[in-house]
Amino acid sequence: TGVKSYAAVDLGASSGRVMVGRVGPDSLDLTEVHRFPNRPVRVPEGLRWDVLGLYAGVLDGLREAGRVDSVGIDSWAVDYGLLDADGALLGNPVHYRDGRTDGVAEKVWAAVPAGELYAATGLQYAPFNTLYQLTAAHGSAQLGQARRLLLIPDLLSYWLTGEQGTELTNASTTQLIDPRTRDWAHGVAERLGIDLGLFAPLRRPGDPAGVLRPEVLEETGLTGPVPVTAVGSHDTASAVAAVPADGERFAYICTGTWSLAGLELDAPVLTEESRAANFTNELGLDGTVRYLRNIMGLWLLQECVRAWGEPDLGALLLAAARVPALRSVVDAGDAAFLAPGRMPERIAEACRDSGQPVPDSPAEVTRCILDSLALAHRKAVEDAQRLAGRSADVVHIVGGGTRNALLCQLTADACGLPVVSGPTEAAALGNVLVQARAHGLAGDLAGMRRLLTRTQLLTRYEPRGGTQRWQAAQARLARG
Ligand code: LFR
Repeated sequence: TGVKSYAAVDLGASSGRVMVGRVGPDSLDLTEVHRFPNRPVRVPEGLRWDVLGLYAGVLDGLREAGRVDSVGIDSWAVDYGLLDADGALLGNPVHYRDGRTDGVAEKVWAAVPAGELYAATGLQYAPFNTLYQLTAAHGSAQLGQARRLLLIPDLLSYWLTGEQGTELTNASTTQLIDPRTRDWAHGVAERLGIDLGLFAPLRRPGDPAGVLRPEVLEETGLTGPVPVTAVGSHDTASAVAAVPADGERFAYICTGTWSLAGLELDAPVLTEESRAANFTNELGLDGTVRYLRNIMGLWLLQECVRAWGEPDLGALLLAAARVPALRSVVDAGDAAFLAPGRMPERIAEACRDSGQPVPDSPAEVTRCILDSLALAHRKAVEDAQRLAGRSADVVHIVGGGTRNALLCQLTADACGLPVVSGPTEAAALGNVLVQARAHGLAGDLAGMRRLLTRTQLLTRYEPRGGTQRWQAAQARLARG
């Protein structure tokens, strides 16, 4: 029947999952076979990822997956593990929310001015870009001993196969790639004293990435050979590949811990205006550019829920829907919200400092967060169109935020555009489709998207009017 099975490993900041996608010429379905928590650990030296725990979760998932034709891995971006000369991992990978990059940007910009850095790499300023992390690590004993750097999905892939590579979409988040040549930005690396020899050779989505090692087959009960295929290993690259757009005039918002909002382009926008607006040019599938802005996303809510002792989310959202709209908003793009801890207080302080009513109950804080996110979505979608000179008639929301109907509706209202929400597991679907294409499924990106529109459950939200109120709220924030 021509149906093949692919295991998609998709690691998010708070959980990892292994899904099995079955793909035929006209069918696509996805089953979750294993989900496990991803809990960052704070040790005296800082915030770290438990990467061995994640690898164990991957193996458990592959065991559950059963017979598959290939495996693909995607995860959050920018973070990495270092290997010594024997290929052994040196310490636990540092979490991108760790404070080690505080104040590092100024050092970097003293060597390469921010404007030049943007022109060469197209990446928005974010303190956690690998470039700043490596500058922070400069001179450390660990980096001194390192002979290889592998980004998180590439590290797990190495453990599964014994083969090393650097997948391009994720490499583009290091800020060491030139988005025009889609190759290393040698000049930037040289001026910052970053050794590009640490990186394994680049590979592209769809490239072969080895086969499961005999020990892995034994541990998972799989029968070899099982190929590992490079996918858009940056989760956002996989998610954008799975935006079920049926034309070209669309904007997207990948929601989850982050909201990544913008456009898909065929060339980067490297203007000074674009830099000032903090838009990034990450690399996508098939020569595309993910022109987007990072917005704090549901992290704001996750952190509050954690502070409140994990109340029922459904009830909280219902209560938030009844709170009057747009009473107070915060800048959901502000890096001040990056670090964990004290989130309800930090949000209250931001409201107080900007002279707005201070949200008090969990329902009020939740409403403030959702209004603020919708407003940030509006601004990103609007700015992206203006800066790229392209317009959108529809906004696609994919990822975890699709479960939040209030957020989807508010985003439609704020943008003044219809929102199509779904699929929820976009990253896993993009991961599966790239594997399928590498193993015989015909079609380009548009073809993959048509398959998604035919097979996935999508929900449409129409804007309810009142865009002036959102405009006013935006002006209020800009003044504050
Ligand atoms: C989303 C994401 C974003 C990236 C952030 C940090 O999961 O990959 O695209 O900016 O995590 O890596």
